[in-house]
Amino acid sequence: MGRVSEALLLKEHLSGQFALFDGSLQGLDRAEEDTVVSTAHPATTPAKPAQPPTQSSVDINGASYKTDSWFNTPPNIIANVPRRLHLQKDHPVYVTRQIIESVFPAPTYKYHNTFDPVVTTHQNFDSLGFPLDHPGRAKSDTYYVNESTLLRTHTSAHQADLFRANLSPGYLISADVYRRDEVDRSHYPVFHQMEGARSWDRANALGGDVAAAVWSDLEKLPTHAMKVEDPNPPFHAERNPLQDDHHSAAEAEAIGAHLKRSLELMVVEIFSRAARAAKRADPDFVDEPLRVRWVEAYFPFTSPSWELEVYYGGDWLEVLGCGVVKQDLYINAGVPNQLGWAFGIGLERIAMLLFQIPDIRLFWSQDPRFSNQFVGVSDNLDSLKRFVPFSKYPGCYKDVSFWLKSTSAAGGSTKANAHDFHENDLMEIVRSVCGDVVEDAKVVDDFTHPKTGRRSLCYRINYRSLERTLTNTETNELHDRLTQALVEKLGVEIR
Ligand code: FA5
Ligand code: MG
Repeated sequence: MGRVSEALLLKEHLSGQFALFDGSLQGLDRAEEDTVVSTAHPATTPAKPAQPPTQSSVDINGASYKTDSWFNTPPNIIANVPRRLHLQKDHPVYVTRQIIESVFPAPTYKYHNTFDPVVTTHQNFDSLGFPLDHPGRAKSDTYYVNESTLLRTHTSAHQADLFRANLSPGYLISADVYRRDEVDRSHYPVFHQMEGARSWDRANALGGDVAAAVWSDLEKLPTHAMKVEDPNPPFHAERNPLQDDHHSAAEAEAIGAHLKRSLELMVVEIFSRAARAAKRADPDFVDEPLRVRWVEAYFPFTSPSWELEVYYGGDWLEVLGCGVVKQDLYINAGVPNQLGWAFGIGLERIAMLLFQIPDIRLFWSQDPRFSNQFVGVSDNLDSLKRFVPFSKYPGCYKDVSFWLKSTSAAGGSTKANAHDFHENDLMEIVRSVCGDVVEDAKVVDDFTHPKTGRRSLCYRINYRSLERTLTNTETNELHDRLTQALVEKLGVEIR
């Protein structure tokens, strides 16, 4: 979970036990190849346009769902569901998936690329041990269809089902994921993740020595010469604990080492391809030594856990989260003898580095000046070229200032100026009204009146199309519509 794990999750502690796994494979897959698992959603052949939601049901990708007061998924998000960029040949997200898959070869790893994005709250949260008060469950962060159904916020939603299905020692899942989030050049409400996992079975390890089996598999992996900063101990009693009810120190250490080597090899593969692409564009290109580091992290479903960061453009960029799978997942999935690791990576984040794509909105562009640049790459990965921006059209920003509505209590109580404003609600209105012509929206002033306690905010909306120059009239009209929508939907008073 994006900002959640990046900020809150680290501090958070898992409270309570896992909900009992209900054993259903609902929504697991509509894949052609995954015959073992049944599907709750019909296969969708040609992409249907999103239907405007009626009061009590909504059509998503050819299936109809009952809605209730939790429904908060707008038509512009539903319209993206059939796009499935990770399945569009030559698309940078597809190519990135291909390259990562090449580092995790079949048959050890089985690939699952067609799981349905509509999942249950059980799959997305409960099966992974998310506590009931976890911020990721809030309507402000997640697109709900109804109280128990949502658009998955991460590919981990399929972990428990795949452990239960037990189809292969390892798997990769690539899929579209959905998060209510801010608007800027590296955040989009729909993006793609790849999940990976590798399990070992105690029953299959010689003499029951899983640690030895894992080390022996690690020795079969290639080595690399990349410099990796990893000051972290294999686990840490307070910060990053060993699951000592289930794993020996030697087992956790071996699994962590296999996990880190596997992911480092993936980074080496991506960045050596990026460097070769740069050299093809400019023979004088001097490759900067790649710097990567491991940092300790927290996820409700792994322990110990880490994130991998890459030094890029003067800053450390988080590219993935991972860890030793919480044993309760295997136990609840009916495979208590297994143990192993899992990771989750953002495909756009990697594709932006690989292809030098400067703005995440470009992935959704249907402009041939974008797509034509990648034709043929899937069939010949060595022809991968960096993206050449077709032009930077002039941008224009406009401010909107407003007083927040107070959630008023009668009679001048102290709650009179409590506000229930959530920034993601504003971002959503920006996207619904303006689509992809807003590059970003940022708060530039936040003021609370010293006497009345009323709070006012000013947002700067940066209008810039990736495909053409916007006219003044057009921008003004959009901004007026946006202002109107803020008044209607958030009840704010324009200043
Ligand atoms: C997760 O989603 C976990 N499910 C990852 C995981 C899987 C951990 C298995 C352990 C085991 P997080 O929210 O940090 O974690 O997202 C994982 C990756 O997705 C990030 O490292 C980043 O590369 C990418 N990502 C997250 N938010 C965004 C976003 N808004 N835009 C683009 N990429 C994002
Ligand atoms: Mg993260």
